[in-house]
Amino acid sequence: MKVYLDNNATTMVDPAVTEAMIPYFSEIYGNPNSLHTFGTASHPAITKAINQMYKGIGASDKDDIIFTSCATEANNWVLKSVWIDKILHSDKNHIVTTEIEHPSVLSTCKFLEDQGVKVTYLPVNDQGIVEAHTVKAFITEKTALVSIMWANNETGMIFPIQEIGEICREKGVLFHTDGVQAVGKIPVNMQEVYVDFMSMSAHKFHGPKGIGALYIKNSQHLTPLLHGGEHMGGRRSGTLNVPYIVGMGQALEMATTNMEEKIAMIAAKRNRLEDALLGALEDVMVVGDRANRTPNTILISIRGVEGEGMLWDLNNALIGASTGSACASESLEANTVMLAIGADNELAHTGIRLSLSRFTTDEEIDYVIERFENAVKRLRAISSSYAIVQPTAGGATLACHIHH
Ligand code: C6P
Repeated sequence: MKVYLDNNATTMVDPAVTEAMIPYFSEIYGNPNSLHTFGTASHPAITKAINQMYKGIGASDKDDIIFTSCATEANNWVLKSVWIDKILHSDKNHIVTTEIEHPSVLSTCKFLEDQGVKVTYLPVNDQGIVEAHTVKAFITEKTALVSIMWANNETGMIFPIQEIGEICREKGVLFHTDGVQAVGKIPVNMQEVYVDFMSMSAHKFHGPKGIGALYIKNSQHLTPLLHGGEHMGGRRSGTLNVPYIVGMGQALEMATTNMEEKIAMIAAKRNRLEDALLGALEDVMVVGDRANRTPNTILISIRGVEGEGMLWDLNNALIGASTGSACASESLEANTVMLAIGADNELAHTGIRLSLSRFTTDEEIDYVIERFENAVKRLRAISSSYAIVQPTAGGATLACHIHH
């Protein structure tokens, strides 16, 4: 059996999404900006996709949703353009973010620091989130932007976006959230939160790779990252990627239709897997309370077992998992989110991220439970470090579910 449990890295394109996209490659392929009917033939599909996006995130018709090439672009766009619009020519020079954002936010913040911007990287609590009062404490008169993810890609922990948004509104500070791991996974309704900008990515909810979007509240001004033709009202130039736009809209509609049922179904499988692993294995822990986690995610740490060794064993059993975010997986460094939560260096090398999707089956979960336990037993039997750390394992530092 082959089991894919790396859905926070990317998901399978739903076959119905592929089907919706296909006509826009070789049948209806005109440039949507052309005046002839080859071009205008794609307009109804683009309009449909935009409407699916608005509905999927509960945006109002005053808001803008602009398609980008990926969420990395959307994150870069917001941070760099707020710098241009609100920092370069004003006395504001401060951005607040967290220590555990995706690299597309953190690296852009580092770039902005090189340009003279002051950036505060907020620490997370033992649950791996930043509380709203912490955000409040660090906003100053100089703060132009707060950028905090909706849900973390490694732990699945959900941040208090509504409360953080209220604080930003009170303080008159722009608020951007990286919604990549929330949109399509948990209910997201832009009418219920005060968020100026939200980044999204289609390939996290069974859409195609290479397309993302930026939500812009009240269509407010944001200097374009890409200048060129007047595509998307001049907000983001480049010929519209019609098949991918169609795919993203379709995928979001499918992810958000009967969403509560989908969430319950995925969470039931995730919980069964988590309970089985915690019940069967000693000295393992899962980061963060389940009640505040995306329904598909487990970041499990196994004392004495290097994450890479575990991945190797799982891969030999045809199970795809990860040690953390896909973009950091080649570095063999400790899991930065676990370090931020307070894990020691040894423990932070033992994290394994298991992320399910609506396509994960009960049979697959049974198979993973069996193979995971076997792999841990095998690796511990040959691990010199497990024997050494075992006596102190009871003192593991993470305030999570620790089972001995
Ligand atoms: N995280 C992971 O394994 P793109 O691919 O550019 O559309 O999305 C980037 C991105 C931005 N924000 C968050 C919170 C993300 O999780 C990701 C992608 C993958 O966790 C690949 S590094």
